[in-house]
Amino acid sequence: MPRDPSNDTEKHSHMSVKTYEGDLRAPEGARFAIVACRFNHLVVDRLVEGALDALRRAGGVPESDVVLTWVPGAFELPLAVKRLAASGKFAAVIALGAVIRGSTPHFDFVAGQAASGSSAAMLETGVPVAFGVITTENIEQALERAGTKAGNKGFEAAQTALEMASLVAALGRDGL
Ligand code: INI
Repeated sequence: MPRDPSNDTEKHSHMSVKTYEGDLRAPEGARFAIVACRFNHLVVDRLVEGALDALRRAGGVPESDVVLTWVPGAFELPLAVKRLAASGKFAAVIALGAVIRGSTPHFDFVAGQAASGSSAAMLETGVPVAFGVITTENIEQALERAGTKAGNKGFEAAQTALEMASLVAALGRDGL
């Protein structure tokens, strides 16, 4: 059998180092907010399904602990993300959208503002924000990333939200 370097014990033998790492189970009672764009809703609806699936099946989060907010397009994501994050009511916020170059001359502005605004909201509030916005050249590539041949970016973003919520909870238990 070929050697798998990721199994090297040296690499993981930090037994004496206090280590923090989140897992995919939601912290007890944690609530999650999804913010989704109506623009390119054919794609975004599938991202929402993927995110709900990850929260339910990986995180064990009941739908009653999830809030779904719709905004017109990716440019509007940061305002809703920031407001929900700042409310203090959610363990993480998941931003979902699809920005497709072929359909907009201002692709770079819309995609860039969605990313930097969501990142700013995360850093200003200390609440994890998962960025599940697909940026592609065309609709085919977007659909591939929304539950067909290249996975589901919404599912992946929700997994990231779960992991970061778990990490933040673990750090908080130690007063960090
Ligand atoms: N919004 C998107 O979410 N995806 C896009 O691909 C897109 N295109 O193609 O323009 C888009 N534009 C709308 C934008 O997000 C704002 O809603 C609009 O500029 C009004 O502020």
